[in-house]
Amino acid sequence: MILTHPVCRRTLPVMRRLARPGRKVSLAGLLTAALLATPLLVPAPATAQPQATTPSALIPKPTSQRALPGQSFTLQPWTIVGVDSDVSERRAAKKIADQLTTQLRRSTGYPLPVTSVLPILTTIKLSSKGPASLGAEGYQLRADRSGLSITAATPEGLFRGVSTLRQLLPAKADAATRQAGPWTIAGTTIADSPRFGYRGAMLDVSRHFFSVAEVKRYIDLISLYKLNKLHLHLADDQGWRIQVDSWPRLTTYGASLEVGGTPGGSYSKAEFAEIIRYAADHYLTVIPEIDTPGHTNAALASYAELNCDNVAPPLYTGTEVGFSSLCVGKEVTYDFLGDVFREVAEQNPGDILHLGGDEAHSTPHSDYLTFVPKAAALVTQQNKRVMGWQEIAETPLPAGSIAQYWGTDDARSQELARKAAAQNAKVVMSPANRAYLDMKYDESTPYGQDWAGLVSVQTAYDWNPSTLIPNLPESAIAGVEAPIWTETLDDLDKLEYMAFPRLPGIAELGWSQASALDWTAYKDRLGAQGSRWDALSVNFYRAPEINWR
Ligand code: TNX
Repeated sequence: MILTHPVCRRTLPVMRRLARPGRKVSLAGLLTAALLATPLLVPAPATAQPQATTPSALIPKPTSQRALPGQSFTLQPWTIVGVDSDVSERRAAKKIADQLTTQLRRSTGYPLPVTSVLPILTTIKLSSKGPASLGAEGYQLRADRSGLSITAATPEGLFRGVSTLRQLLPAKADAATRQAGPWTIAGTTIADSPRFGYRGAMLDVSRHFFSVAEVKRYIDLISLYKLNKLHLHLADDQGWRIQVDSWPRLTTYGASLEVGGTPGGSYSKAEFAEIIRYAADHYLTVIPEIDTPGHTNAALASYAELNCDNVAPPLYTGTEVGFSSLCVGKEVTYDFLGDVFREVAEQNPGDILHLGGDEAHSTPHSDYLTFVPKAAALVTQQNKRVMGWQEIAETPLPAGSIAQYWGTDDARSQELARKAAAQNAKVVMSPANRAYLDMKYDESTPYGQDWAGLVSVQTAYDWNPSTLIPNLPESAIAGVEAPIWTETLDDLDKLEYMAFPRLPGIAELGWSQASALDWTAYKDRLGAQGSRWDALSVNFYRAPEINWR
């Protein structure tokens, strides 16, 4: 109805021209368009403000959300998005508005120009000038009849708020093609900030290699749920996946295969930089992992001198673990790791480097205790914090280290987590029997593993990161991470099937307050994500216990 209004027919072409990619919006042009289009001058018919029919079903659940009864906000053909930020943050804030409007232009067909010139005439306002009390990732959102605003203290907070806005809009707003409106949000105010600072997803690109485009797609999907760390498992027995100039055979040879013997692959420096940039644009810090001293067959196969007997083993394409080890007594081992950590660290602005340390079954225990502190020192030399799987807690750790718990409620793993805390290291919670996304949902799941048990959607959600391990102080917990190991997952469809719908549950455990966690209520909100995943063409598992809609 709005589209046939004579004023709008005149206004829309102006707005479209304004919204052309790369086009600078001039003050005069914007004023003209805004004045022509402003709802004050063109009263919208009553039907233009329909009430949103479905209540918002946000994941993660915000800290507080209040309804504004009788009010709503509707995206209109004339909506302008205004960005209000300090000069130093303008580029970042503008980029967030561009990401949002790029998607919404696709699905709504509206021009949605972005401006930092006239925030006063805009109906969507994104401000990163909010009080510092909101925290780095916190934000406030208000949708009412006069417009929609997101206020944060930083661009990062703004980005988290925009993820909420996307979920407030009808699911089809996430579609790649033009859809019919209306684009209405029920009146609401939200104040939100995360429970934990570490909310991660891990992707194993060693067992099966995933291209830059595939990693980007995973980033798109995980960032919708406010995760802020992307842990990439870059080297394991089956393949070395990141270019290291000083040890080139790691990729020219060590990357050639993957599980099953199919061709592998690796990221060149330029490609890795592209992943880091894309992750940063989605406010995800990349945590590169070079698994040591076990899980190193690809490196050992590439360089004979890294082996204690100077004999390079063949490349490995099976799925066993625990059979390989760097040679702890050899000096060259540390020259090698020093070079690798330096080149990996140089490429990554993030402050954490993960050195693995898990399942070193072929490394004598006394060697393991010698190795980890030496490897950790090579990490801190690069000004990075050390992260490693829980086993590293058996050795003294540098200040600021992080141990990643992957236990299954077993006493030994729990003890390792407490040992980490006792030396002031932080603990990231990735309990394999809850947070491992490569575990089967049930016996009928066509791929995945079951060594840690079957992990239903409820099992993945229904636990509390701060009380899972007895006598582990809450202050030691940095947050949560959902790893996805890829021995049985050789394409994106399978990754998506295993990650969705469980990953949003782990994301909620990381973001939402403990008091908000409730399976029955969560299950209902999860059901509402189904249509969004359909719009995004996500190959998710339609778990029968969820009411998908
Ligand atoms: C254990 S848990 C591993 C990985 C496997 C995974 C399969 C941990 C730190 N290591 O090497 O890929 O199980 O689920």
